[in-house]
Amino acid sequence: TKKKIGLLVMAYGTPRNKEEIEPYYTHIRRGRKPSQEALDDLTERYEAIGGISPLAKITEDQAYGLQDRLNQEFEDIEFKTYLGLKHIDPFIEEAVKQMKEDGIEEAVSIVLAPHYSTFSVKSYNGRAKEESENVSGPVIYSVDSWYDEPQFIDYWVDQVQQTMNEIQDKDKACVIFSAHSLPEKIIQMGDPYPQQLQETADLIAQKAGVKNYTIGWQSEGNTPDPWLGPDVQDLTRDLYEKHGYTSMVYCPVGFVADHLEVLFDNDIECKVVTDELGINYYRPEMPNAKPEFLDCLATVVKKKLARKE
Ligand code: FEC
Repeated sequence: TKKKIGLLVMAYGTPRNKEEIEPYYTHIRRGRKPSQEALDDLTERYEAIGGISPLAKITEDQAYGLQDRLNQEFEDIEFKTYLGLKHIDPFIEEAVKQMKEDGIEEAVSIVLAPHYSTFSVKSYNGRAKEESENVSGPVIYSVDSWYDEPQFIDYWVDQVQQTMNEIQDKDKACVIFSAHSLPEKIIQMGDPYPQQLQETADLIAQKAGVKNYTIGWQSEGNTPDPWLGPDVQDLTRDLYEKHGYTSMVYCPVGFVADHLEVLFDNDIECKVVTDELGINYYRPEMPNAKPEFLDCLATVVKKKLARKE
């Protein structure tokens, strides 16, 4: 019989309907209910991208697509995906319990976000391992990051090159590589997150032959503490003023799917700025569940499995 390996695929999560927006938002705020104003604001942002986020379906397609992709390749192993979400059910803990119930003894965990931060990946992996200890669940080999995986870089190289081919005056185009902002205090904590985004940007730009590029931060939270900057909107204005770019290419490489942070924060908010400046807005396609991206995730999982640590 085949050896069974659990694939704990973890992701942010998103409300599946309007009613779920409030509990979801409350969970993000660590149990504190949002004000009516904040809730209305978030609901309006979901409405602006079509009512609800396409993220739920994309995450499932990624998670089960990865499982199928791996099962096609291995004859002696059966991979089984367990989806574990950060802010909505099925929560990470439920996925770990389910693995235990199904008799899974070994699992690989991967977060659907390329860059490591104590605020993001560390907390996903920490929750998984803690629950597994609580229920005497499987041994979990956790992937920490995959921001420099060659297939990930190549995905974006391809996208950037395709976009650049549409642009006439390439010397006047600038690529902005971005990720979700985090509180600035992560820098004092020695968090590798900003450095990893810079490396992703350098690797893509070099291979794609892009001359003008920079990194920026987006989607920062609504809290009093300072967040990593520059914000992509401010950055757009700055770059325009300093260099007179006529095309901006937004590559939100810190994310892997079409969701609110891309469809609203980039496609609506950044586009407001480029429209105001009278310059061109480009945003290459996100990886979603494209075969080449599932291949990339499969490679990352295989590497982890080969090392088992
Ligand atoms: O539904 C969707 O389509 C969008 C889902 C979504 C993704 C996402 C990714 C990340 N977040 C990260 C950190 C924070 C921090 C705060 C925060 C707040 C929100 C809110 C919504 C939201 N996030 Fe999110 N994020 C998504 C959705 N995020 C909604 C609350 C309203 C708002 O501020 O817009 C601030 C929490 C606080 O107030 O204390 C911090 C990070 C990522 C990327 C890594 C990952 O995917 O885990 C980091 C997708």
